Amino acid sequence: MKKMIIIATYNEKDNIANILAEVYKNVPDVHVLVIDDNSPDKTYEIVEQLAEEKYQGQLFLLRRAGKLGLGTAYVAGFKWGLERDYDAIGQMDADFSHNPKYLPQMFETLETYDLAIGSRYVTGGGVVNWSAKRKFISRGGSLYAKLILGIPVNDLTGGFKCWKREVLATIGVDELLSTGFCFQIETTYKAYLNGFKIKEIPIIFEDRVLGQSKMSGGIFKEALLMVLKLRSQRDTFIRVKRK
Ligand SMILES: Nc1nc2c(ncn2[C@@H]2O[C@H](COP(=O)(O)OP(=O)(O)O)[C@@H](O)[C@H]2O)c(=O)[nH]1
Ligand SMILES: [Mg+2]
Repeated sequence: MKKMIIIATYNEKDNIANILAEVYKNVPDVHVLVIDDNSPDKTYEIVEQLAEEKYQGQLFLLRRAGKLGLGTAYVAGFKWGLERDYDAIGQMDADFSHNPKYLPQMFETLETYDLAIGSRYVTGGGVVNWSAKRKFISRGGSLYAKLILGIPVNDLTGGFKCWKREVLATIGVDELLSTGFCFQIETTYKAYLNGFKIKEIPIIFEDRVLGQSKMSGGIFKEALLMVLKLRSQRDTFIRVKRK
């Protein structure tokens, strides 16, 4: 199984070298695509240098013109992966909230499932160092989406996932409705609606130690409405009749 991971970065100069080292330590043969939105702190320069000097042929950089958002970064990464011969495509944050030690298990899961989700909300999973408010928003958001969409997945808002290429090819990453917070919900929902098998792997999610979160308020209200919109368009998302 040829594997790659997409890491989106915006001002992650303090994290990027360390997270890459941990990723390759855990999955030595993996390819990594970093999508950097022209970070003011020049994260991309560190990636360029590592790609040339340390991880030749295994590390790639897609540098975009400016901050275009996490959802569109992943879409660009999915397309990059689909255009190449990867069988498994992962996505994770650069800030160590998504611990690379879970990657081997997540990729192994793709031998029997189509989508592996690093999940905070199954037995054995959890969150540390988050404020009560942030916990409530995340847990509540996942629960709300789960109930409205009627899907048996507990962590719908997390961004630590590994996909079989077939899933991404089927759901149509070019036609996603959401770019913000809901992006994670929408992709998992569409995988589910198309009959793909989803497995949640328990992870302990730790809040970032270095750098700053780009999460902002206002996103939440938009997400509540987007979930309703996704539900109302449910039938149009079904692309395949699976055996
Ligand atoms: N390329 C790109 N990466 C982003 C953007 N916004 C956030 N990120 C990255 O996405 C990941 C998650 O963002 P973060 O700020 O940690 O959000 P939080 O975990 O929800 O607080 C991190 O690796 C960020 O550097 C963006 O607009 N473009
Ligand atoms: Mg984070």
